[in-house]
Amino acid sequence: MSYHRILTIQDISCVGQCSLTVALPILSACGQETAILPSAVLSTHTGGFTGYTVRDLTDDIPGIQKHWQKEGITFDAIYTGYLGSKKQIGYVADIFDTMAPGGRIIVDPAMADNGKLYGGFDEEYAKEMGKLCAKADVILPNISECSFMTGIEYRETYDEAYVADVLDALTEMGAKDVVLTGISYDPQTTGVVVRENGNVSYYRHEKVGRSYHGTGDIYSSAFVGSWMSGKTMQEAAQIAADYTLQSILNTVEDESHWYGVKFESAIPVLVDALR
Ligand code: PXL
Repeated sequence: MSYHRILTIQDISCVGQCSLTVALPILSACGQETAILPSAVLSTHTGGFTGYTVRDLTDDIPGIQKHWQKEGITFDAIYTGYLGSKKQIGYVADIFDTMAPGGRIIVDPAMADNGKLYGGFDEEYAKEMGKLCAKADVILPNISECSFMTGIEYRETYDEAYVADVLDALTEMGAKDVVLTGISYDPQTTGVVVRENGNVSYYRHEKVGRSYHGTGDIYSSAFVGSWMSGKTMQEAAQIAADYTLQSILNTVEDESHWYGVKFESAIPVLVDALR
């Protein structure tokens, strides 16, 4: 298994099992060195809690980058998730250009679900995120995020022709390889569509009746960790799907655990898949 240094840029939601509190343990479990750049610190994530605190760290980014450059630090991959502001997207674009020569750039445009933007984001932010996606080697959006970035109509039910249109719209936006998450053609199953070098494949698996916050971050982190460990993009997409599903299954019976999923107890499933 190959060992790489990955930089992940996303927020710290102190409580809520998403963003950096899942990316760091999952990438570490995949055997990868993980450096972090927190985009903001929130007391909790924004999905279901009220009155959360937010400290935006945008203005800290240039100084951190400058110090890394002075130290000659570079990365084999940069993986971004939830970002704090439009200004921050600009700083992150510069980090892509300078901090990972020859490395891989992975963007999860974490900003929307079920046809709605997360609190604090607007359509202009979505368009800026689209520009960041155009700089990535691979992006991991859901249908809602594709709709906000490209302007394609959001649909709750759809067929393969619609998904093909979404992929075309992403190409027009400048996206290269794509892992489309949460693609469901019937009520019993869901899955991921992978488009790598123009070849499209679909991995279908069981669908659990309810959705949870943070599962997109768990999926993307497991994908990045698996891909950087030497798995192909398709293998990584499948491993991440199986791992995310197991994390959800570990949670569904505990009604009090509404804010995220128990990804920790499923880590052995991920590690076994990478052996
Ligand atoms: O990607 C999920 C996520 C990450 N970070 C914050 C969030 C959410 C989802 O609601 O609110 C702060």
